[in-house]
Amino acid sequence: MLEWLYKDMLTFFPEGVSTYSKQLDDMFAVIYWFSVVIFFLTYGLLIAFIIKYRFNPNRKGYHFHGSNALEFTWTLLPSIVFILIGLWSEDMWTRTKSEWRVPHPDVSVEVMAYQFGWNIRYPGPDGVFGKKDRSQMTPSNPFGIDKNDPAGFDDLITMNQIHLPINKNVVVNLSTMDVIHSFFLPNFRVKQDALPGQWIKIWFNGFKSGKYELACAELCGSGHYSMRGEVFMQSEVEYDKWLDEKYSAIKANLLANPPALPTPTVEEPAKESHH
Ligand SMILES: [Cu+2]
Repeated sequence: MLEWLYKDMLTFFPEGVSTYSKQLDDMFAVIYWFSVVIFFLTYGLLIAFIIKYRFNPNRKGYHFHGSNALEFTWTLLPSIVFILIGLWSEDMWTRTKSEWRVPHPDVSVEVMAYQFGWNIRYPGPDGVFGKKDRSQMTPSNPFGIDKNDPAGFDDLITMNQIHLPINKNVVVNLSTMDVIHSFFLPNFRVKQDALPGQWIKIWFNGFKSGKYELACAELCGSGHYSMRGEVFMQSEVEYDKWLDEKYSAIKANLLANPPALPTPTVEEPAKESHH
């Protein structure tokens, strides 16, 4: 009905598949419908007044110095509405977006964005991420995994494809090698800027298996349009199977080509500095 005049844009959302997508959508819907009503009200009045008070040679103009009551009303009313929306959404917002409310992770991955793609890092068979050292960052070692930390020898890195289990708290530690990118999972209602030199934690818990889009939502250069990835949400069994395959390949490779053991460094006595 009246589709030519008005299209409900809430239907533009892709299917929500994270535990908090419904609540965020509901919050969005309330604010959205509020805006729709205000929009038609104000523009309806505007058009009505334009027609009603159009030029009329028989009508005499008069001065109007304003009305305090009216001005207070249109200042206070929106302020109250905004404050109420702020208070109402605060808990939901911090629960889904704030780093200090990220739940305990069942699965942790690191994501390093670059022009133009995504590196994804898993901790490897030992379950421990090797230390990071920014000075060792290169295109072939995008995370700057410290070559002297044995915990990093077995870390798994994939490109543009993330495998994750459903019904688990997934925590993504996000950064970028170059410019600002944005890690966008539309189906999960997750969108977070990646900033160079900074690690930002985000989380979600997906309940539906399937293949979903990962997009960069920050115009980051000429190849921005191609900066897409895929998220495979799998049952725990399937996910473990995928991880086992990857990890046994890593183990076999480590056995065949044992990495050079880090040479122990002799600690120099700390020099006193005078600043
Ligand atoms: Cu990008």
